[in-house]
Amino acid sequence: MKPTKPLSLETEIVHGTHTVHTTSLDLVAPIHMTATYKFRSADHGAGIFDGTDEGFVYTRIGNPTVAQLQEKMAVLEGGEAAIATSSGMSAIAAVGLSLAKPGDNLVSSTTVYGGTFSLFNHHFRDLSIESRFIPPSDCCTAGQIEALIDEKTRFLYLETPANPTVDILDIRLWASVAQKKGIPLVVDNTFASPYLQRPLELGAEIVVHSATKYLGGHGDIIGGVIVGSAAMMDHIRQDYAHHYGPSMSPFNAWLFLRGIKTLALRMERHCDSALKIARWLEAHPKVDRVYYPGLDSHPGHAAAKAQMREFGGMIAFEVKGGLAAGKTIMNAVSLCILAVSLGDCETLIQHPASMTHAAYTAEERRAAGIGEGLIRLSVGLEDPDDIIADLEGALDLV
Ligand code: LCS
Repeated sequence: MKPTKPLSLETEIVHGTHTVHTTSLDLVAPIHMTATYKFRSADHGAGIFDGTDEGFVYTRIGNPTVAQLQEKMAVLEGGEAAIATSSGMSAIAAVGLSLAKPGDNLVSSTTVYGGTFSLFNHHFRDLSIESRFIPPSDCCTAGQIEALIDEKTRFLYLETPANPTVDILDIRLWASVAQKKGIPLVVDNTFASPYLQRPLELGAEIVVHSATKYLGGHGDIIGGVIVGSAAMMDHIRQDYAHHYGPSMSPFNAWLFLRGIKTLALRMERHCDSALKIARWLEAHPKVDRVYYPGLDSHPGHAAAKAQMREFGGMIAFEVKGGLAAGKTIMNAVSLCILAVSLGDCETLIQHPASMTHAAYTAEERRAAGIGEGLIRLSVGLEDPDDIIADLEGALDLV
């Protein structure tokens, strides 16, 4: 019997989509490790190529395991279709280069992952695609966003919560500007995951992910996902993906499908622990500022409440004594692991100005609100009291 009412997101996370590509009734679909596919006849092969027959051709173009992940991500983000890619960066590049061409421009929030900033600011510029960045203080009104848009603007782009400051941008506000101007809004939903935030429901047209983070959840694979309408995904495939070939490996797709099954449980734990640790940090006399959208003191607290289910697992903070004190902490912790990336089972600590956001100049970091002493914590799945004890020991040395 088919379910009579729509399934909850928690149930979709576990079950999701089940397009069957085998006859063996596996609970867990196998990994289709094949580069190419047999055609039943010459006419069958020709039919697949001209679109009159269904079937797979070649794994750069499509693969059953990758297709299953794509279907699942479309369901979880509330889109019609998805494209899985080799990394978050290749997902962002695919979206950017299929929407904007030489002579065009894009408008992006300034505070984004350092790799994204570098792609937009340097590599797109080399291709004569201009990136116009809006500093966090100017992201508040529709007028400020509109002021940067002209007839050559092909898309708006934002990250919320933003890497690394955990700034919150109002997706509905940006979507209203995008819709008024008739251009797509692209949202990087990496920090939230679809469990906490569904940008397409808030008016965005495209969602991108570094699936490497919460979707994989175990720090062992790199991947990316793009979600949106079937027509938009077709455009990105035809215009970019099939030719530039940023395809995800079937093995990685299988691991992502496995990781996603526990997304709801993991996110609940990340959020509960992050709130506890953020509150503890905020009360610590040696900590200057704590940035966590779940705190009343966070300027984006109300906006986060309006668009997120909970506040995520990412915290940023500044210690009294600036960068020198921050370095003492990063060198002293033992349970928190000094490493970039985020969304893993282990708590990770890093210094954005010299690590993930080193691609910004000091001036650009200032404009993006990324303090030189800022420390970023990706709260893992450990007992939060053990993480607090680890941080407390390190703060004692400051
Ligand atoms: N978008 C966001 C928000 C990210 O944080 C990252 C990577 C990417 C896109 C790129 O995805 P990737 O190609 O790495 O899968 N963020 C990293 C970070 O903060 N530390 O190391 C990587």
